[in-house]
Amino acid sequence: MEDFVTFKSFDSDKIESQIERGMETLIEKAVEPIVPKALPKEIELTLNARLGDEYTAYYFYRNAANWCKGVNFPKAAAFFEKEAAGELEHAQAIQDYLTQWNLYPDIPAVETGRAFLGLVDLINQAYELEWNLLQKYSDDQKEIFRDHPATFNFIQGYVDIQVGEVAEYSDYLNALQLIDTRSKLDILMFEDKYFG
Ligand code: OFO
Repeated sequence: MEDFVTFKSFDSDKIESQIERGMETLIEKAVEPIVPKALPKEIELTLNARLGDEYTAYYFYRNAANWCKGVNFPKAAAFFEKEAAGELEHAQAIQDYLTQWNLYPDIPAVETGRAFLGLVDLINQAYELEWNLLQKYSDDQKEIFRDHPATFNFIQGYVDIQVGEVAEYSDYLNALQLIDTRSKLDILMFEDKYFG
């Protein structure tokens, strides 16, 4: 049965000490910092995997720029230099998102080398790389949709980037359909027109 404080049972010392204990608990709570929340483990793993993909893209374009410089496609080289710099920014933003969510990015080891047999081969590979990454980010969105809307929104930015990249390389591929890709002169003109 519930105890009622009647005039007879009223014990001011007891009540005072209860108030003091209550205050102590409150003060203890006030100096105890909340441990901030992190992302769910599966999302952390997904973002670390995409971080690896962005670094893979960085090395891909770094190799592409080097190759273009080596064979003297200076305009394409400058273009791929910019692409490489963009990929570093994409990688950086994923790391910033992870640290913002109190996680330490786990940078995966990635493939750093790439070989190209010509400018067409390079553009084919770039298109495939961007297309595959678009599929990955799109699949990530489907997985994350219900569980973590904030990360869904974050990944939307990457889907938008990928759509832009796929469209850009589609344009180059369409332009290559218009020339004789076995003609060195045509390829030189292509480089001049589209990367100039
Ligand atoms: Fe990061 O956009 Fe290309 O891959």
